[in-house]
Amino acid sequence: MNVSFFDDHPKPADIRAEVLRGLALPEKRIPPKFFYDEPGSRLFDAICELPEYYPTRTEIGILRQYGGEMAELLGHDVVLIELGSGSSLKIRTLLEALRPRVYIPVDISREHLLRSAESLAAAFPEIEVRAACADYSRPFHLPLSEADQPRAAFFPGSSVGNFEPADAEAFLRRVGDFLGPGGHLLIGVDLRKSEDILHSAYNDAAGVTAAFNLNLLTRINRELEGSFDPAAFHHSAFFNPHDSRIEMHLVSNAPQDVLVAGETFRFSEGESIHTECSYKYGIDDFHALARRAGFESVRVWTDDAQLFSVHGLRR
Ligand code: AVJ
Repeated sequence: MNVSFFDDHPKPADIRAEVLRGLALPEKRIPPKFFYDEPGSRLFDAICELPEYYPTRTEIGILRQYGGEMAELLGHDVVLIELGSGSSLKIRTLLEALRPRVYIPVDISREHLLRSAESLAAAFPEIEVRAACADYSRPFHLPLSEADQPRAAFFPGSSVGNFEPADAEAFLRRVGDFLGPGGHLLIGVDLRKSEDILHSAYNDAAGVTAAFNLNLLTRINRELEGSFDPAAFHHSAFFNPHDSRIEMHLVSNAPQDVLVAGETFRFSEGESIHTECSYKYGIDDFHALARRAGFESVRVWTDDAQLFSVHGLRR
């Protein structure tokens, strides 16, 4: 099969250091990339199917409706890099129109990435697939050579919203460096909207988002010899209008001590670990951010209800 694999996954020692550093902060914090172990990646796929979680289906609707225009912008026979490819479901709606020469899915969840890359390669035998397991929130390597031109990137799902705006800018700049002058980036960005819609999307009735959040503690128990009792914490997600972001936290139900990799962390009742920010942007705000990162805005596509946007940017 036409699949190769490149592994730049963070090493266990790096994961340990980053988690311990975050838990030692006065306001405890663990980066959202650690959600995506095997069970976490599955729970995330389940979130995407929830009636309350509008971003996935809205973005797919936009890709279906405007895929032809997007392909025209990016051009044919490109080398296409997808960041945070997950199950590679969204790109499938574009592949027919886009027909890239090479597809490079990048994801932090190794097994999930491999399964998705193999199934995609089987469905599109004429595309060369190079799966790259990497943490794209820091400088990373990609299996690219000089000859791999022209280049385009796809960054769906509003995962850019997980970065602090200054970090988003630095990240987009790095993507621009991979693309080079004239390279295109197609990026999904969740829009600012009524608090009710946002609140429900991160507080679903079936409790899948809560399970996704709490799975982080189970993962730390397994991989870092943690002593978390997931039942002693609860999921909290709310919109912070001042910073225009959803915040997710794991809140301690009582005073307690927890061991992680031999270190003790003390929680008071109501104290939380901040596990995710999901920034929501107005179209103009995102244009300004893209411009600061060295991109020119060429097109924006949205759904009729203006819930979600897909931006076409040129480096
Ligand atoms: C895929 C990172 C964009 O922020 O909405 C879903 C992750 N967190 N429900 C988001 C997520 C809680 C999602 N991103």
